[in-house]
Amino acid sequence: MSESETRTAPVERTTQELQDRQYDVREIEARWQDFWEQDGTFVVDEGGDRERRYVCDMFPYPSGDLHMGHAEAFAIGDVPARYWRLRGYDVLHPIGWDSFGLPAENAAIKNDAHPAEWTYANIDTQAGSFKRYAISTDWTRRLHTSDPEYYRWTQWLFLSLYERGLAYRKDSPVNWCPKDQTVLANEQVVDGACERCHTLVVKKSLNQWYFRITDYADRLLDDMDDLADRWPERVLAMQRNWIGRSQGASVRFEIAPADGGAEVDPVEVFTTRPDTLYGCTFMVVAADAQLARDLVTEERAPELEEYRRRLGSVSDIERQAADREKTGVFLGRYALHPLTGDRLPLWASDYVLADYGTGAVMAVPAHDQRDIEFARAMDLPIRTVVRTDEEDPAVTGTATSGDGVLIDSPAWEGLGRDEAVARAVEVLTAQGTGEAATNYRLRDWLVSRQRFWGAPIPIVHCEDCGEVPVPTDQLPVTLPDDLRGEQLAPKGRSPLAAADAWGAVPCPSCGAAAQRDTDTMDTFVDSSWYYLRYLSPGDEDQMFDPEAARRWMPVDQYVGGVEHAILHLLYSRFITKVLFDMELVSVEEPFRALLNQGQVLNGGRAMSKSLGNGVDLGEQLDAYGVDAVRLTMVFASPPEDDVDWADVSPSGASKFLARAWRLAQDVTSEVGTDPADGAAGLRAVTHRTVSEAEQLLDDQKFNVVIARTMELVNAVRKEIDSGAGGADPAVREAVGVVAQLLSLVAPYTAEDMWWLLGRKASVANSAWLTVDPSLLVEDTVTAVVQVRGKLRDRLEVPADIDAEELERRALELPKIRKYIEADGGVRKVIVREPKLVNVVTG
Ligand code: ANZ
Ligand code: ZN
Repeated sequence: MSESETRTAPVERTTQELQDRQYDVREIEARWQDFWEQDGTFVVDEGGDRERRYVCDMFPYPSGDLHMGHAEAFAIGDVPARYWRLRGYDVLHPIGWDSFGLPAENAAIKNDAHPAEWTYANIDTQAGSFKRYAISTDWTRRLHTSDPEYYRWTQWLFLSLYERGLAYRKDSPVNWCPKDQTVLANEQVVDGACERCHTLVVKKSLNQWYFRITDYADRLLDDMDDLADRWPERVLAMQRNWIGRSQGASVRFEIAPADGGAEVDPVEVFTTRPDTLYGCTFMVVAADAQLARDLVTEERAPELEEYRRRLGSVSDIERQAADREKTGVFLGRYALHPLTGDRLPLWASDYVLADYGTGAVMAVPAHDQRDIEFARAMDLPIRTVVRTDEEDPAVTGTATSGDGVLIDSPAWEGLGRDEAVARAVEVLTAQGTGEAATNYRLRDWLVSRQRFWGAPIPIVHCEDCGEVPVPTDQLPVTLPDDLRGEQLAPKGRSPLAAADAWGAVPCPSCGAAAQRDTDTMDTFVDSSWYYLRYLSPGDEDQMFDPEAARRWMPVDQYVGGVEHAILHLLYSRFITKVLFDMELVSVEEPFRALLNQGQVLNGGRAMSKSLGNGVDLGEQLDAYGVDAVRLTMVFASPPEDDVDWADVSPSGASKFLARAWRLAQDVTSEVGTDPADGAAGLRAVTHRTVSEAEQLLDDQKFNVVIARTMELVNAVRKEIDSGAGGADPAVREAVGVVAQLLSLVAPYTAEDMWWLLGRKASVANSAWLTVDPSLLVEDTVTAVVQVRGKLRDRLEVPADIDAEELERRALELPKIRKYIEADGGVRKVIVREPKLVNVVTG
């Protein structure tokens, strides 16, 4: 027994005291929490030369204390972190808080306080709970996005994008939440309502800051190929759909001069079906687009304005619904068909969206359902140009969108879709009226918010110089700390706009009196890069240390809820690509693998206040202990499935843990005894368990690992009670493995077991058992089967097969069945396991 292997623990105890101890959750929680903290067990060894793994949990928002959802997610995320540590990797597993955002501000308004008070009080509470919950995190790297030391670099990031032309300001109709009095990103509008307060969103024209994420659309799409199999397919599908790349053509339509109307530019459309060009019988522009106003004749203008007023708050999804009643206004003008010169009436309607494609469509009613409904409502012609096996749309009123052959399209007659698309693009290109085009659903990322509790946009507006970036040595632009309560209430503009003293600054460029930008950044900007800040959290000279990024990135395992399938993950991927282009990181994707944990339900439904089915995490921890709750979470189901708290048994988990713990108490052999001298059967079980666990952990079947651990516990208990007892060195080996496997989910119990075994803490950094392949080979023997004493067949069976199983297998043998039948059935079976079965017949 080497010196370094012996027990070092916070309290030394005599053997007798150890024997008398009971499994006491409270006692072991207190003891080991202190120990890990003082020992720095989970502090990363930056100088180490072992292979590295980076496990990152999506960081929490500090709303109150931790809840059951956190408990599940973090229990799951801790499994790979702890496992890889046991496998000898240097593991980085940090924690921080996404601590800017609206709830803090609303609480401050209500309580006449500053948002920081609420925020940091909650962070303290959560941090305490996290420590108790024993997540294996490196606390020295803790960060909060609302700290000036952090948001200084969020502002630096903004300026970097600005410098590269990736941050810009424009006037545009934006989603405005009348209740929260702020703009929302497209992503934050759900079914036409504010994601947070469910108030119907309206459009408002405002001057806003955007990040040019659309420049990265192709890379964001194409690089997803590398994430296949390591990200959930549904997340990739959602991102693909959100980016929404469509291939097609741009087509320009000349506008016929109108009586008394001004000359207008040709109208360009984006279409995915240039092959249907001959079927275009009218055109429609988005009623709320400027284009509609540019096109409308004077006579028709009042009608258009009236229509626009009514449009107000209808969501994009509703607007495009096929079964929605089609409405619109004739603009009094005609476009000219680029191939036939036909006059096509120009309409404005709400079913065409202002900010998709060009905000105008060539309507092909025969082959587009929305167009045909509009055509029927407005009595416009329908011209079928693709013959499919469906009935003629001009007759049925239902558009056909399937493949077929082109008809009624001079020079394209008889062509299939792909050929016709190619031909159309050729003709349009030659004519100069169109070309092949790609269109995206993705819009630029609207990042400015008229709220207080966020990172101020580091721009100064000067009469003479215009937009002037705040020089980086003047960062951070800190929030004023003297605004509180009512002063933060939304009044249609940013609360910062009311802080005159704060906003008035000299222009960094010319020195004249100027104004700070009074908007703050979307909190998704804060969270788009935090996983990089963990790499050098105290860094005062840079956003993060590129050297550390080379060592640690990408994150090997990212863990979090599927609710972030689009926003946060898309933004983080975008920002990583920008930083790659700036040569600050060497990877183009931040998260190599993604795990979306399921939800915690109660009685089949998500926990909620209104249903009154919430379960308080603190109460569960008090009742059953941390380990039992964590074990229950992980054992309940595969990590990506939901856990229903009504169907699980934390008290059962607690009993199991006590049973496992007592095994360690029963071990009486010395540290260092050779397990090879112990029971071979138990050793085989131990090594098989470890070998299977390795595969299961790689496959993220964490719940099955726990089931295997339970089986191992049973096998050890049997061995202790019936074999050589606690003195058998094979028992010591097995209990060591139980402790290591349990340490993945029940760290307190595992650590205490390790200590009972006389080993040096911490089990978290102990050496993983090297599987002995010779022990995995199952021993088999040849059994002979007799019928009426005569040898009739043989079979291979495990050496430890029981009598019942051997009899069953013997009687199933086809040859034996034949003899039995011939002899008039079984009278009696004599079994001498594992080698002999004799069937008496007649
Ligand atoms: C003619 C046509 C014929 C179309 C046909 C479809 C079928 P995705 O795939 O989503 O990109 N479109 C273009 N801009 C629009 C806008 N701002 N609002 C509403 N609809 C718009 O869809 C592209 C198709 O959606 C385009 O192709 C256009 O209609 C319509 F048999 O053009 B199509
Ligand atoms: Zn100036």
